[in-house]
Amino acid sequence: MKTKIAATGLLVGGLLTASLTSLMYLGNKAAGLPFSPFDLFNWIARILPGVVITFGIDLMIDSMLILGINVADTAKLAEQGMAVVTFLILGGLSGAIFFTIIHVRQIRMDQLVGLVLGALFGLPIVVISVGFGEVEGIAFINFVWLLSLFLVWGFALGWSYRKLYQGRQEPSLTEAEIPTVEKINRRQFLIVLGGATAAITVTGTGIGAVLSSVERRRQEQALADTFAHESEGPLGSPFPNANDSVVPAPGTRPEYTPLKDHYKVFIELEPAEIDGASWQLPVTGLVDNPLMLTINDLRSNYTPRNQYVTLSCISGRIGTTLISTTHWTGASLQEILADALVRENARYAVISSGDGFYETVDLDLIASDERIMLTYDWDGHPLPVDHGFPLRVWIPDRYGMKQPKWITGIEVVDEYQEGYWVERGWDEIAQVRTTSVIDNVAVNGLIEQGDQTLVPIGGIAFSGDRGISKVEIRVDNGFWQAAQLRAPLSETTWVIWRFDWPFEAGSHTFEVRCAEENGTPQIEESQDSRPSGATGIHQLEENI
Ligand SMILES: Nc1nc2c(c(=O)[nH]1)N[C@H]1C(S)=C(S)[C@@H](COP(=O)(O)O)O[C@H]1N2
Ligand SMILES: [Mo]
Repeated sequence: MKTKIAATGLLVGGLLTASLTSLMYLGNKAAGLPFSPFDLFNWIARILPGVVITFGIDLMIDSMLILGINVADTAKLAEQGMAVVTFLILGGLSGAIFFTIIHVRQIRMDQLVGLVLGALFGLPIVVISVGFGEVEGIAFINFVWLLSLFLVWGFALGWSYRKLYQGRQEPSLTEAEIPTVEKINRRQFLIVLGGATAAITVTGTGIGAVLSSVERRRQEQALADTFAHESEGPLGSPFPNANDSVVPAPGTRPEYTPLKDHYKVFIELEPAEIDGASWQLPVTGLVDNPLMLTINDLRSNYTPRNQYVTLSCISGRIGTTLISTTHWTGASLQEILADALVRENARYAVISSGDGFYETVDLDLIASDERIMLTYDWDGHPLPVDHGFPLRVWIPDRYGMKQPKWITGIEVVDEYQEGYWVERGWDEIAQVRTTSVIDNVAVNGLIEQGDQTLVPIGGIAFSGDRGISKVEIRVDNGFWQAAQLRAPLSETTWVIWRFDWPFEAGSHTFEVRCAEENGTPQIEESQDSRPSGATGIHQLEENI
C-alpha cells in the first residue's frame, strides 16, 4: 500500500508540476516573469564543483558528437531540456514524499495542509528564483506570482489526496464492495486529473511557444536587416583584403561570420538582458577618480577603436566550430583607466557581468596593449543581446573565457582573484593555441588545369595575434605541401588557406598544420581542450 501511495504521489506530483511549469513558461514569455526551472538549474550549475560541471558538459558534448548532432546549435537546448526534466522530477518526488508522509502519519488532509505542502516545495525555489536580495518592485511581483503558483500546486496536490484516499464512502455499499469501488473511483480520478493537467500543460506551453517564436523571429529579422551583407564589411565598407587573389575554396566557412551564425557561449541557460537606457559602467576600487560612464560617454569621450577580430572558445576541440570573426568597435581600456587615476599599488582590474560571470585582467597587460577595449559595437551596430549588449571587453590573443560580456562593473584591486572558469579548473592565462582546420575537400568543385584535375581544399588557421606564416597539407601520410594563404582581415583574425590537390580517386586522409608568423609550429601532439585549449592535427577522411 505504501509503495502504491508513493507511486500515485509521484504521478500526481509530476502531472501538477507539468502544469505548473507550463504556466511559468507562459508567464515568462508573456510578461517576463521568472521561469523557475532555469533559475534552479543555473543556481545548481553555479554551486556545483567545476569538475562536476566540466564532466557533465563533456559527457553531453561527447554524446552529441556520437549522435551526429550539431553541438553549437543544440547544447543550450539540451541543457534547457535537462533543467525542465530536473524540475519535473523534483515535483514528482515531492508528490511521492508528501503522499507517503500524509499516509504514514495519518494526517487529515485539508486545504491548509495542501497550502503548507505547496509552500514547502515552492519556497526554496522561489527564493532561488527571485534571489536573496530585497523583495521590492519587480522582485516583489515575481515573488507573489511564483509563490501563488506553488500554493495552487500544493492546494491541488492536497485536494487530489483527499479525492483519492479520504473520499466519502457510499453508505449503501457492503463491506466487500468498498475496495473495488474505491479502486475504480481512484482510476477514474487519475484519468480526469491526467486529462485536466495535460490540457493546461499543452495550452500554456503552446501559447508560450507561439509568443516565444514571434519574439525570436523579430530578433532574427532585426539581425538580418542590419547584418545581411556577406561581401562587405561593417556598414557597407569594403573588406581590407577585398583584392586578394587567393579565393577561398568552395565550402570554406565565410571569412566574415554573418552575425546570426556567430558562435555563442554563456554560463546560464539564457543570455543576460540588460536595460541599455539605464545602464552605467562604474569604474571603482583603487582609483582616485571613480567613474560612472554611460554608453554615450564611452562612445564620445574616447576615440573609437576598430578591429576585425576572431574570437574562439577554449573548450572547442580540434576542428572546432566555436570560433567566429566579426568587426569590433570600442574604447581603449588604457584610456579609461587613465581617466580613473589608478593608484600606484593597484595590480588588477576585476570585470563583473550581469549574469554572475567575472574575470580578472592584469593591469600590466592593459598597460602593454592599447588594443584591449571595451566594445560596444559589432559589425557597426550595438552588440546583439546574446553577444553582450551593451558592453564587452576584447583582449587580443586570449580565449573567450577571459573576456566578459554584459559588463556591469570594473573594480581595480591589488590582489589577484581567479575568474569564473579559472576557479573551475581552466587556464589562468588562456592564451590562444595556434590551430588549423580543414573546412572542405571540394569534390564538387573540381578544376581542370591543362591535363590535370585539381580538388580545391580549404579552411582556416588561427594564432590569436601572432600571425600565420605557413599552412601545410598532407595527403595519405605523404609530404607536407604548402597551401596558399589569403591575406587576413587583420592581424587578429584567422587566415583563410587553400590548397589545390591533384585529383586521385579513392579513399584519402587529409591533414593540416600551420606555423605562426615567427615560424613557431602549431603543437602537433593531441591534447584535450581542458585546461589550456586543444592541440593536435585536424584531419579529414574523404572517399572521392
Ligand atoms: N558575462 C559573460 N561573459 C562571457 C561568458 C559568459 O558566460 N558570461 N562566456 C565567455 C566565453 S567562455 C566565451 S567563449 C565568449 C563567447 O562569446 P560569444 O558568445 O559572443 O561568442 O564569451 C565569454 N564571455
Ligand atoms: Mo568559451
